[in-house]
Amino acid sequence: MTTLEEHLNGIDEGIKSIILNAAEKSKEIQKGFFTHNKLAGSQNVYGEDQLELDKWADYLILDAMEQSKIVKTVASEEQSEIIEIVKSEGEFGVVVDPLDGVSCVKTNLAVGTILGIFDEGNVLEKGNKMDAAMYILYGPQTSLVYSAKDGVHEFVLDSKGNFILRVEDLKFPESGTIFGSGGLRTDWTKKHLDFIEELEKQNYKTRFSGSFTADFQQILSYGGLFSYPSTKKMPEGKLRLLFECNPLSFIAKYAGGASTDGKQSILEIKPEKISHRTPIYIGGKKEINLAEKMLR
Ligand code: FBP
Repeated sequence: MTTLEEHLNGIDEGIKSIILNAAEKSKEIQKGFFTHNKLAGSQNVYGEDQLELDKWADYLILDAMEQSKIVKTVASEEQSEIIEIVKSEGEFGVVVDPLDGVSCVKTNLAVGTILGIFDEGNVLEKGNKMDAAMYILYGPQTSLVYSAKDGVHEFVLDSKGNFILRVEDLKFPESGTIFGSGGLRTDWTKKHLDFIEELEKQNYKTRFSGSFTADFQQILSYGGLFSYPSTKKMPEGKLRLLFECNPLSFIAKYAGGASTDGKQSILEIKPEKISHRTPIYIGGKKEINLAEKMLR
């Protein structure tokens, strides 16, 4: 059985260290579901109520990045400003959603931690400047998926606390069976509605849990597409470019898939600010090509 540490041998030592540090802390985040699951009485910069778990996960990941000694800047969904790690001896930049899908915690659905890694500190760069990305999915099992541009690989936490390789070089199925789309149907644009109805005509079933990380994992497994589109109420969409869309778009790319905001690749979008939101379509190439054709 191959462990995460063994699998990371051969990639950049700095990226390996960051992935291992985050993986180690994810075990404490997972324990936090039992001890830190009340409302924290505060809101993040997006006006969303924070769970103690949001802040606990954010603290743990920031601590992991400091402990790595090579991360210089961190942008976190739970922080209003980019964090400079003064004592850092390195130049890496990290973007992180410490707990994605937080509304699913109280219903015991799978939620995730999403990380993107830049080998140079500027975290306000396009996603195609990223050097690695990963996510941890806290579900019936705790799994970890990463890519450092050489394929996408999935690990599962075993009873001894080791992440063990489950699938190497994960790829989207050529043609999928499911789609997920956020937002109210009555708020969708006509082009988006026409696209969704075309998928339904092609027998795609709807799967949408409220947790982007979990929904992405389903799309990666069964094939298809996830979207949180531009809506009449939120023309810029809901999901954040830096913390959610770019890292998962990076992974989608190296799993043979793609992502778009309807007009251009997500990875080509230059972030204007850390809270930059974007509409997103992400999944297999076949489904993304259809989306771009119908949304043009
Ligand atoms: P958080 O990062 O604040 O949890 O928000 C992101 C998210 O939970 C995604 O994981 C999910 O796809 C989406 O919001 C669900 O939005 P909605 O509650 O509008 O369906």
